[in-house]
Amino acid sequence: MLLLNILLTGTPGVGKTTLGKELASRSGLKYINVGDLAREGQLYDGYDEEYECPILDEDRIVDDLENQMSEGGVIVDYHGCDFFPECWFHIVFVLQADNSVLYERLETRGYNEKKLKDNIQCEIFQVLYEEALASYKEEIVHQLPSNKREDLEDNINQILKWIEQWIKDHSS
Ligand code: DAT
Repeated sequence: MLLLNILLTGTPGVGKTTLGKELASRSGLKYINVGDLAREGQLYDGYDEEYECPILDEDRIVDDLENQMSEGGVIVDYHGCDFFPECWFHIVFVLQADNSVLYERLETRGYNEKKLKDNIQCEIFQVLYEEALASYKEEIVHQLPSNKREDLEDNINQILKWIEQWIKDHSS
C-alpha cells in the first residue's frame, strides 16, 4: 500500500493541474484538485467581490479530505497550503514560472486587471514558496521551474524517481 502524499502548490497558472494529472497517470497516485473539490461539494464560505471568486471553507475542505489523506497515495493541487495539517504531506513542490510566461497564461484565462496584477506579484514575491516554508519542514519543500514543456517532462521524471526511492526506503 502506497502511503505517501504529495502537495503541488504555487501561484494560479504555474502548471499544477498539468503536472498533477500527468504525474497521477504515470505514478498510479490519485490526483485531487482542491478547487474542483470545493466546487463539487460547494465547500464555500462567502464570495470575494474583489477577486470575483468564492471563498473556500477551509475547515470543510480538511474534513472532506481527511480520510483519503490518511489512507495515502494522493497528489493534492492547490494555490495555498497553510490550512492543511502538516502531517498530511511527505513532500511539497512549489511550481514557479517566469513573469512573462505566467502573465500570458493568466491573460488567456480572462482574469481581470487586478487579479492578473496580484497574481503576478504573488509570483514575484514567492508568496506560495514562503507559505510552504512556513507550513512544512524546509527539507521537504522543493521549487520546480514550470515554463516550458521540457520542464514538465523533467519535473515528472524527477518526482517519479523520488517516489520510487521513497517506496524503497519505506518498504520493510
Ligand atoms: P495551475 O493548475 O497551476 O493553475 P495549469 O496546469 O492549469 O496551471 O496550467 C496553466 C496553463 O499553462 C495551461 O494552459 C497549461 C500551461 N502549462 C502548464 N505547465 C506548462 C509547462 N511546463 N510548459 C508549458 N505550458 C504549461
